[in-house]
Amino acid sequence: MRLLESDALVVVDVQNDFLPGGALAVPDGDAVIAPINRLASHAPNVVVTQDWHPSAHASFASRHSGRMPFETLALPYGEQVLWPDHCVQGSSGAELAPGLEVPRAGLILRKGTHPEVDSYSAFLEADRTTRTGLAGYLRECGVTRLVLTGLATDFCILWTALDARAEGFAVLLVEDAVRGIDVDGSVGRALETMAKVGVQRLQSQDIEA
Ligand code: VGL
Ligand code: ZN
Repeated sequence: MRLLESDALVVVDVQNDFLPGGALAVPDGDAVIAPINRLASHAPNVVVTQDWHPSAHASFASRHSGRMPFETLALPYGEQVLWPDHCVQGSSGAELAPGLEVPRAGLILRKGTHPEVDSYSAFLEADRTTRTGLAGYLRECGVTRLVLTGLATDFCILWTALDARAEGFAVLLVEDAVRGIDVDGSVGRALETMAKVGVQRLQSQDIEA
């Protein structure tokens, strides 16, 4: 298949802290960079997201005394997985991966900036009401279909895909351009959930230059 003017490549959270050696390393996370670079060199629209937390963010286990990373805690807006401190605004861990080549990106969207609310989704924060503006941006650009890539399959990719479908965008998930964290089988469940709402899976090689 070929990409159309109404397609946007969405590159989610390819940041140092999510790569091997990072604070919240996604296993094999750096494997997404090569396929993303190839797609980004010819996609008609490119949007990049960055997880971008203030220090002492509510999603950090270190904020909650006696809590450990990967535990779950009830916060005012719902259940929150607690994470190691990661992607702190302005830190080197929050920078885009040095090998990532996305010079044609029209938008870099930062999310998770509210101290008390997490945001896996690039559309809607975890309170499920605060909007990031991405849906409006994409519509104004004439985008109707997203080509989804990046990290992590079972968190930011999953929630971005679900909200994109709810907003009426078609979604293609590029399997070799995503990797997951996998907390208790969460990658398998994420792929099932996305399939149920009509997210289509393909390989980056299926997309012609
Ligand atoms: C992410 C956990 C915490 C992600 C971000 O990008 O998938 N996961 N913050
Ligand atoms: Zn985060």
